[in-house]
Amino acid sequence: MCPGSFDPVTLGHLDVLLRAAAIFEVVHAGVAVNPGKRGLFTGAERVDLLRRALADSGDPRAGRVVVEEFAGGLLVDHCRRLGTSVVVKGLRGGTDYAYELPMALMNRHLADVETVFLVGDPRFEHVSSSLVKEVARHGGDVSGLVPAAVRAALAVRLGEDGS
Ligand code: COD
Repeated sequence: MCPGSFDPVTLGHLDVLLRAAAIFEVVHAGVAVNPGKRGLFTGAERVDLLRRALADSGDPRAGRVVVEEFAGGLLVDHCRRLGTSVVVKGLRGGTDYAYELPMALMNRHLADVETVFLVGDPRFEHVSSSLVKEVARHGGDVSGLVPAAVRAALAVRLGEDGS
């Protein structure tokens, strides 16, 4: 299970998913939708963009990544439903580690779910969904940060309502 908000998927996410798919036979990319938080993209849009980004990558590992939404509830319960007890996360550095460590410990405490960390590729060290949205909102160029489908979707969405 490789969970995230994916609002929207970035090249950093894609790298982690494909590397996870080189280790595990099947990778479930779980698009977490927090009902109390309005994202730039809906859950269904994030799922669609992630599926398109995987298909467009042309990478054979992409075929082992299954994308689905999980709205509300605990990650460990979603893992149980899928019959998995391994979570894969990407680590960009110390800040990510500080954020991820208590979640990894909590998921192990709750349901013996183990977290495997993949060291982020330095090419994407500075890439996050939130910074991408900020750059795009101010008219900056997001190529090299997100897949082409996301670049197009950002232009449309921010052109629509500027949110
Ligand atoms: N390089 C490497 N890794 C990256 C990069 C990058 N450039 N960008 C993102 N990542 C990694 C992140 O480190 C993270 O591991 C993953 O990709 C997803 O990132 P985001 O930003 O899309 O998603 P988050 O961090 O907002 O997702 C948090 C979760 C939804 C996974 C978390 O809140 C959760 O598990 N929620 C479910 C409710 C629950 O169980 N809560 C209790 C948890 S203990």
